[in-house]
Amino acid sequence: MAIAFFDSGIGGLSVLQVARKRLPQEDFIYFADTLHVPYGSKSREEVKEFVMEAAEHLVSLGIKALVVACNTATSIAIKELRARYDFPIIGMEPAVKPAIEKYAPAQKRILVLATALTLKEDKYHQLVSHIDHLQLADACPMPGLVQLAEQLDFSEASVKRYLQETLGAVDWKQYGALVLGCTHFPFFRPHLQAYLPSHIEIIDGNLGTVNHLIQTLSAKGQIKQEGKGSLRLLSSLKDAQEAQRMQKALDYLEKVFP
Ligand code: DGN
Repeated sequence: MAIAFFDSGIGGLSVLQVARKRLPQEDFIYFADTLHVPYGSKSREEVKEFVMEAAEHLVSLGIKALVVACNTATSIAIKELRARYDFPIIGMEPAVKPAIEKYAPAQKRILVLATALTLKEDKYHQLVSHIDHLQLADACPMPGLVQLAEQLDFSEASVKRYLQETLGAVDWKQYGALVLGCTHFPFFRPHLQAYLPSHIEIIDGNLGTVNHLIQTLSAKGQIKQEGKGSLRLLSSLKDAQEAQRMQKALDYLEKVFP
């Protein structure tokens, strides 16, 4: 049985890419809810409905685990998904904890980038209030990066213009790290690295999520040990171009993070 990855669009491919490298023998299904992307600007009720519908579809394909490779969908629906299904369901969480643990001792601030909906949800506020005792975490929604990723626009000029518009006023001297709290954002790591002063560390939760997946499946003895892995790219948008678009996004990731 396959491991399913799910996101509103191509963002979750950044998590899948890490997983495929670590688990080369596994069969993966990636499902993008392109029909409803972006989730970040929709209501929680709408997003919950979309996620439950996507999960139902994936379950009908026969899966042994589901990775909700979307911070927004995790914030809104992970509890409900876990209550409904009894296979492992792994979610995303902005990597605020490691960032605060590393930078709070030096009183350095951290900037969390995510969708507006992730930043509005209780799950995010609870996470921050548990660990950010010195109130060092700031947050900024970056809907334009989701849009650029969905358009496969990784051109230096477009991304730099958007980063300048949204982050141009940040006084980076106070900051130690930038947390990528949306799975679309790791696509822009090279642009961010070039744009930010060199002392800023860029942190995402992709490897942590994949490690969690591996631990969970190992504990159940469900890691596939032989054979060649496979990948099916699916989308809620019934468009012949979709698989091609996702493959292009994966090729881009492979080129940038070989
Ligand atoms: N990739 C998604 C996330 O991690 O939150 C959300 C993108 C979107 O739909 N706006």
